[in-house]
Amino acid sequence: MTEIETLERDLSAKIDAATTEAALEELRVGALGKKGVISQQMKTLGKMSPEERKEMGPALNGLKDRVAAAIDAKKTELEDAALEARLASEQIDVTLPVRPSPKGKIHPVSQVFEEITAIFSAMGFDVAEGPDIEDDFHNFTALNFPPDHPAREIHDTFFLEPKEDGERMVLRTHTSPVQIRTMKSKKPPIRIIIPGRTFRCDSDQTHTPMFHQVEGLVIDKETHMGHLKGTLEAFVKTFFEIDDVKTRFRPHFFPFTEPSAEMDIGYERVGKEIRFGQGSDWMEILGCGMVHPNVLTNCGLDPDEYQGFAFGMGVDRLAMLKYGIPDLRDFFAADARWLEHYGFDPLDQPNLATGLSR
Ligand code: 2NL
Repeated sequence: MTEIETLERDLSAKIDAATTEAALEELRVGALGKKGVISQQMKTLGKMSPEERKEMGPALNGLKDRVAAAIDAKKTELEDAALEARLASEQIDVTLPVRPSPKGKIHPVSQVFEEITAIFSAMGFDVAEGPDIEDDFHNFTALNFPPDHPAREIHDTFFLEPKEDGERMVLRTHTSPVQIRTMKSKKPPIRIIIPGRTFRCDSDQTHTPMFHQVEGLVIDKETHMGHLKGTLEAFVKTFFEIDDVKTRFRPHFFPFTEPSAEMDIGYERVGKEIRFGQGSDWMEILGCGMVHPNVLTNCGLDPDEYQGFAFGMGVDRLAMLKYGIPDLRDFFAADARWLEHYGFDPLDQPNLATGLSR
């Protein structure tokens, strides 16, 4: 076998065996590059006798052309294989079924919690939470309940078994203890809402022993009744999704606010339907007021430096009103058909950009 034949065999085998374009390029440089084996051989032609050159010249040129052609062919083959592999890996099976919609529904109470949170978040409120089991100080005393207030009675409040030291813890009767804890631990300005479960010894058509509240608290140096009214009017407009809403603030009494008020919104009944906004009837929506100076003092805040407003609303009732749910007790019946009807799609998170109940 001639030297050229041996070289051609060797190069052909290596080209065949190449598995990457980089390896192939290395082979090309090694054979056909300036210092490649074939180029080196070509350089020896000049020193040959004319007869030798006549034979070796065409032989080397032929070798050069065949090797170049073999490398090109292999390159195309590798490129095609790479494309095939990519197409295979990026393949989409259009016959696959679409992702099934999630099973289950969001409870109307959870939905309304989310809606209220979305509205107040957009106004700059933080969400605060606290324990269901509270002590007497955070649930009553700090909130300016006098020692003989009826709410402290055994038939209104759930008491736990007395501890060894005689202290009786309670299931919180409102979410206000969270505000007390926040005022004690954070320096104003404070702007929070507190969604949560609350408990009272009460069970009839319109009361359940466990119910849901959202309370809110704003404390700053110059917070006044105007801020309270503006905030709560903006809230009901967004919550009930009506631009034009009649409101009225009716004097009321709470131990923890002074002055205190209940806020009503106008409504009218059209057949079975309740329309909020206008009309000649008033619906109570929430309670509110300016935080009582005693409450500020109980939390270590100087009432001459700080003041603020607070409000509280019953979430179960708001959910019934907004979504036309007739019976409170169904909320707690864990009836799958009821939830299928009144519940919300888990993927439809309430947000102000798309509209709350869209
Ligand atoms: C209602 C009325 C209200 C508050 C809750 C509050 C909390 C602190 C200080 C002062 Cl720490 N006030 N909360 C104020 C007014 C009304 O709730 O009808 N809730 C369902």
